[in-house]
This record gives sequence, structure tokens and C-alpha cells, in this order.
Amino acid sequence: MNIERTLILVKPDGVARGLTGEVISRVEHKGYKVVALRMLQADRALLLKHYAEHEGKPFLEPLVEFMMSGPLVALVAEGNRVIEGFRKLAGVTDPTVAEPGTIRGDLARDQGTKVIQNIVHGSDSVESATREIAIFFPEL
Ligand code: D4T
Repeated sequence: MNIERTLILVKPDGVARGLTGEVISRVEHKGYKVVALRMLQADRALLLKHYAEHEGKPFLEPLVEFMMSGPLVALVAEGNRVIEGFRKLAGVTDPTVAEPGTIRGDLARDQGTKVIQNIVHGSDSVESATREIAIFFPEL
């Protein structure tokens, strides 16, 4: 067994479009367990911590602005190999080429915005998951 936890964010585009339930539903239908859930308005400090790996990249500022543009929903999902499993459910970063059947492939497209708006975030490794869960759920 390799029980993991991952941080999932329904980004402001997903919340604004009423897709929160759809995302949670796909996570649950796949068989993962939602163990924590909250809606919040993220501030700059929290987002700079979350996106520390992107420091210095040209898309960081538009990304932070986008992530502050409305409420987001953060959840922690748990299960065997959930980190890899959710990344597969989400599809690749660019929604234009994300496979149909994935969250991004089915529900997002290129809107011509400065930053890619792709509905969800999912941790990419055990280390990232631990770090990111502590940012959004310090009580866990
Ligand atoms: P997140 O982190 O949101 O799950 O997305 P990914 O893991 O798929 O992608 P990422 O961390 O590389 O990028 C974070 C966020 O920035 C946007 N982005 C990314 C962008 O607008 N332009 C770019 O060139 C890249 C690489 C999309 C997701």
C-alpha cells in the first residue's frame, strides 16, 4: 500500500463556472477520499508561498492575479497513489491539448488570457503535497 494525500485546488475559473461539484465528483467517483475541504479567498502572500517554485518566471504575476480574482476551493484527497492519479484525472497543463476524458480536456480551453486557466491544481510529488497541504490546511 502507498497511501498518499494530495492538495487539489479548484481555481477561481472553476469555482466561477460552477464546476466545484464536478471536480469533487470526479475525485470521489475515481475512489479517492476527500479528507479536508475549504473555500477561501487567497491573498498574495499565501500564493507566493504556494507557487515558490515559479519565482522569477514571467507568468508568476499574472498567475497570482488570476488566483486572487475570486474564491477558490482547496481540498485534500487521500488514497493509494492519489498524487499520480489526480494528475491523470486533471490532464496536462495546457487545456487545448489535455486529453478528452480529463478535467482540463473536457472542461477547459485556451481563453487567450495571459495565464493558462485550467480549473484545477494538483500536487506533483509527495514533497510538494506535504508542503502545499501545510499552506492551505495548517491544522492537518
Ligand atoms: P498547477 O500547478 O496549477 O497544478 O499546474 P501544473 O502543475 O499543471 O502547471 P505548473 O505548476 O507548471 O504551472 C502553474 C500554473 O501556471 C500556469 N502556467 C504554467 C502558465 O500560465 N504558463 C506557463 O508557461 C506554465 C508552465 C498554469 C498553471
